[in-house]
Amino acid sequence: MIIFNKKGLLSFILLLSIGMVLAACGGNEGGGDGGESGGEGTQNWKFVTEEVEGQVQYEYAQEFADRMNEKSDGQVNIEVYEYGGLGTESDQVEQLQGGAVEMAVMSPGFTGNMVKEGQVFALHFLFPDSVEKTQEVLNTSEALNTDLVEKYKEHSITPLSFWTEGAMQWTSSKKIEKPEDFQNFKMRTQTSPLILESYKAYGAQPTPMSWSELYTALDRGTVEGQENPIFFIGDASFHEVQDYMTISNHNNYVAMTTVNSDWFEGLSEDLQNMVTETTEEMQEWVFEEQKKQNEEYLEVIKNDEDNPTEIIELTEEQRDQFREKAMPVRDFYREEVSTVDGEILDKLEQEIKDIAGE
Ligand code: 6CS
Repeated sequence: MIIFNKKGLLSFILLLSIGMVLAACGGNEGGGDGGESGGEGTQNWKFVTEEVEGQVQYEYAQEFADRMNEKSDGQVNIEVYEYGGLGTESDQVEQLQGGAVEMAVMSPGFTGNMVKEGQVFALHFLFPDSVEKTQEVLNTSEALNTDLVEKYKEHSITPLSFWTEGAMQWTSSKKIEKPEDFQNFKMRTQTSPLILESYKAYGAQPTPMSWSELYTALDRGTVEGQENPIFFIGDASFHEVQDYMTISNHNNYVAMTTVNSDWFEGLSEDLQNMVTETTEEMQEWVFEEQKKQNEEYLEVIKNDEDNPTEIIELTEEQRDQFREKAMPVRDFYREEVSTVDGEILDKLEQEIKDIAGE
């Protein structure tokens, strides 16, 4: 059962949709000839996202679908699923792996127990402070686009691109300005274990959960805070049940456009090229979309007089205090998490240095 508390009262159960999709995909295990129907060449694909209509991931998938339909003269029909209809974020990972859906926008924050190296995105203060430069790293990094992609492929997931949904900020029921403020603080995180380590490094008590439960958990005080890009905080109305938003820019939210590996490799070369080309075009589109939404929602949160939120902008000195606590988590990644001796992180750090000079 998925319960949303978007705008305070939207609650719904969509088990029926799960049943319908699973029934429709019953014969498609392994992603073999997934989605081909209706005569030669007609393609019906499913594209699942972790967000709902209006939010960045959903709008991305819809734009992707429109472009593919146009380019293929109507041959490719992509049905976009908003979050909730097919279960939790983790259920969606399994659906892509099993071929029940062909495409997914996936956050590495939900695959950390499986693809250990993908947890590199959990490291605070690793990517450049500038969202533009972060996107440049995501576009060009060999560590990510070659080495990390190989790690995902071992699990039947092929990431075609990495893109940011913007810088992440903290919301909380008490002021967060220095690492000590996190002492025993009940922090909601996604499920990747290294995200939890990053918050333990500040002294917090992290609790992983799906975002569908988060509004209620914040409202009831089951958790006291969370991290997300501003557009998501505003659109999911988390600020309604939080008193503070700390502009920390401690990390960038990264999402991946992924396909079921066997299914993708089984497509004709023309279709593969069309998908790859569209994925590349969409990098610029999604950068503009997240920028616009993050700017708009900052104003929404600031101007919401019914639900006042105190916005705290950290100074560089304050950010340094968090950075200092966050650095040992990189050693933890190298020693305890990476299965290839921290090679991906070492290469990525160098690539970041080359782009940002940091
Ligand atoms: O906090 C989360 O889990 C959600 N945040 C974003 C920006 N997208 C989807 C994800 O599940």
